[in-house]
Amino acid sequence: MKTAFITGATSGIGRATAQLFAENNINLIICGRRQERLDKLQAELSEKVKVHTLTFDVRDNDKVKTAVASLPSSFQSIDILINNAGNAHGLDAFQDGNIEDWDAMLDINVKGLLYVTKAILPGMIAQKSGHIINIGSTAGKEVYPNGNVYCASKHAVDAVNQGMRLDLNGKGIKVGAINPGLVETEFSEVRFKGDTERAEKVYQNFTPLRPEDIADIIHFAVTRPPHVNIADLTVMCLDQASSTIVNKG
Ligand code: NDP
Ligand code: 8X3
Repeated sequence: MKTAFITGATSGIGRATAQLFAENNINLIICGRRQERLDKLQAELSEKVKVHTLTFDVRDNDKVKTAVASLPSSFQSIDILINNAGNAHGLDAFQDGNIEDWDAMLDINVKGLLYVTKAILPGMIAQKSGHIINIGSTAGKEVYPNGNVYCASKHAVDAVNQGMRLDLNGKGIKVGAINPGLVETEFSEVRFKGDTERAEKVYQNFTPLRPEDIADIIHFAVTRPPHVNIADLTVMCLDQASSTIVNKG
């Protein structure tokens, strides 16, 4: 049985991926900052597979290293890493941008992904196998008005995904990115700092992607034959043509 390490498993895409992996007999290391949610998910999924929880903030490299080093021996061999933790913070014109929001997006979406990968890679290199999936975004493929720094963080994920794949070539480790468009999760609630009314409007009058749709694609990617690597995949709902063109009827 394989073991997957999923960051951002307390919500949205990460949680849906953990649930689908459990249904498909993949043991889980589920991570996030909200311990209660991790405990609840562990209780839900432990009937199907082995589940270990790690509570840490991906921004804190020492905590990341300590958490990974604390894994019990039965969870130390990691086959799949889903670099999913991340969010947008704010949707402001660049000139009105908030420095704390900028720091959060770059520290979590970019540096957090680097810290987690750095902690897990030595094991994959030693076992000469592994699969890293980086969750990018359509925001990493194009820039939209007021998206500035969030788009920059996801463009960085795109570059890091390519860089990892180049440098790990020949080491038996698959590296690929899944880049979703609009997915209805807690993403907009976080972006708009708890303004649920504004967040709900983002997904009104069209059918957005659901977190389960992305989980399905992630599961497809990790179940390809050994010689097949999904390097870079962009997915939008039928009603979305680009970051700014969404058919709302
Ligand atoms: P959610 O807000 O539903 O989930 C975000 C997850 O990231 C949570 O589990 C959260 O856990 C975790 N997280 C956030 N900050 C930290 C941190 N500092 N340390 C550890 N974990 C953290 O959003 P989504 O599921 O939509 O987002 C998941 C990924 O998908 C993100 O990388 C996002 O950029 C990307 N994405 C989302 C799209 C969308 O439209 N929703 C489209 C394209 C990409 P906790 O708060 O418990 O720490
Ligand atoms: C999330 C999708 O369009 O809100 O990455 O940036 S979008």
